[in-house]
Amino acid sequence: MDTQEKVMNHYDASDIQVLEGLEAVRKRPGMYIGTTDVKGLHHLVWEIVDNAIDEALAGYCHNIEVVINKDNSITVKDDGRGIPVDVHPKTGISTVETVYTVLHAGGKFGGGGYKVSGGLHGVGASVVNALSRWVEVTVYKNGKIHKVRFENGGHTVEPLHVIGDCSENRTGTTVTFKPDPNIFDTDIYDYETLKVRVRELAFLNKGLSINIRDDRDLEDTTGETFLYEGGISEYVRFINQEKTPIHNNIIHLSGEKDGVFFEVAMQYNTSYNTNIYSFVNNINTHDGGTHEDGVKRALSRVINNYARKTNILKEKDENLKEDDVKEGLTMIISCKHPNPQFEGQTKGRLGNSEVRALADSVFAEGFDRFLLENPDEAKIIVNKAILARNARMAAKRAREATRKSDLAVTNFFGKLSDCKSKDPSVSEIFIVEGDSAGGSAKKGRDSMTQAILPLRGKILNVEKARMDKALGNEEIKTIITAFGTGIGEYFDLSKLRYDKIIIMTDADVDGSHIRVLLLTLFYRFFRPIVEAGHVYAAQPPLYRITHGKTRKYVLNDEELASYLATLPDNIRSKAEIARMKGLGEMDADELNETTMDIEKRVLRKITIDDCVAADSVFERLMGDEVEPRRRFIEENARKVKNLDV
Ligand code: 0RA
Repeated sequence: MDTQEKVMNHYDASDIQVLEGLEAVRKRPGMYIGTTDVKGLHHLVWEIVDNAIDEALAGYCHNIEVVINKDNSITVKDDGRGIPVDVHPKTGISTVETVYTVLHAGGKFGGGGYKVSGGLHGVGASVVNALSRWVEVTVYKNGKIHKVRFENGGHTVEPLHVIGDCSENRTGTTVTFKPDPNIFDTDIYDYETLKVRVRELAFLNKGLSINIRDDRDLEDTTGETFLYEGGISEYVRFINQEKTPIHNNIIHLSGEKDGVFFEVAMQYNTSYNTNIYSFVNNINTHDGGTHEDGVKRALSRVINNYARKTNILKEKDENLKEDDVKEGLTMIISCKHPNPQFEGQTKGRLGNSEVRALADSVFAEGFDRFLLENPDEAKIIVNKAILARNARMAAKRAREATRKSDLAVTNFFGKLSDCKSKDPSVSEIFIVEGDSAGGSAKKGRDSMTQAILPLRGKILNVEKARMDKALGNEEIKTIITAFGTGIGEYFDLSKLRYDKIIIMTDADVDGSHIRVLLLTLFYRFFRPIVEAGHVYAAQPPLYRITHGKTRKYVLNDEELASYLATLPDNIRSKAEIARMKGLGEMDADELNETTMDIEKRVLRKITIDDCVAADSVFERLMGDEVEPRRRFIEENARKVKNLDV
């Protein structure tokens, strides 16, 4: 035992248990907060903020402030009723001290609102205390300012005492804690991380004002305040800010049954993506659950009923599917439940079955009324779903068409110069960047076994385009037809027409962009071809060394150095070293000799990992360019409209 406690002299035998409890948290912090990395460090903030939010849900707290202090300690201040300061009958010490030192005491003293009971959340203030260098709690209540201080993982060094007076009607709780650097890998808080979640909490709890401030930043004196009277409607508007909504109103529906509160907000945009985020007691249920299921079920049903009633969907038409009515949908679902059951490996799924019916009925009744009362918007929404269905069916037809790998009857040759051999085991296809390199490759190839497909510019970005669009792209069509395997549910590896698919691009930025696009295409449409080891990257040389009649090509600087080292001094001094600028610069013989000749070339096999890496490069490429991406989406949306109606 610590000497400090003995000095304080207000503990009895039961408190030994208390300290053993906190010691257990320090021994196995992962059990209580998941990890001790930067994520766990931030988790401490949410434990404390959650308590203040509970007080807000109970209706007593309206303002919360979160401050990152200069020393990377955190202050969370609320204007709720203040944690009770009277002596707790079970422990014989103040309730506030009990809450901070008894493991899992939080729930018993909770505001009686929607206390979170799943996942890693809600383990309470005592866990934060156990994992902190020091904690100070100040309570404003009954005209007095009360303070308690803990150190070194929850040892009380100043039991609760009054440090001054305040006005009778001032109430609230202020907590400051400094995470223990012996527990955490890092002790530096990230403002952006805290801000994003604080903003989300403000969206999820309408009318609650949350201010966040970074006192390490000398220029940040006021911080940012998040307050949304519209709640999750404003969340939807916020998400759709970077997109183009197709109707003005954000649909916001809510209902309550047996103490379970359910609400949903939604709006469609022109994109093909679905953004549905669901929450239970402010926790993101990333694997969905009964609240999400109920809404999705009702969404398809209500739209189909409406489309039939209004004859937009004719008797002969088949029903719209869930995927059709979800296209371009941004939706926030929020459920506040007194006793949520979280399921699944990561506890990311709501299990309570009664919520399915509640979600279904609240959504169905409200959405049906919305469609009836807003016929213009209803028409836009239904037509969007019908476009999605048409596209889905067109994509299916296109996939069926690609089953027929007979090149003669399809018109998808494009610029392919096929090889003469029909024996896949000796055939290869070079996918070449640019017409000029394509021309050299055609001249320099062995036309018996080597096919050439030149790509002009950048092929379509399949990540962002809908399947039917991708399948309409000339170069992708040519690739699909040339490979012979078909795609999607009709894919058949045994029909592959080439043993080797060789990507031949320059070692510059454009070349790498094309490579990334091709790998993404393969990853999405032809994964088994990659997995079976049929995809390669050609390796054009970087240097040409000429001396006398001898020409030597090397792939990189190391090879250059080691080759030069083999030459006698008199030859080396006269050798001419040229840096190859690109495929287009090489003539047919040179290209053949260095990059295509089966005897001399060097190929690098492409793995699934390469494709996965390409996929993430892709995200970065696209992620940073909001404006071009927006233009792309808008242009395609326009084209689809012209095509299908
Ligand atoms: C239970 C009862 C009362 C207040 C609280 C809990 C409370 C807890 C926290 C945690 C952070 N901020 C908080 N604010 C309030 C009030 C009991 C009474 O009316 O005295």
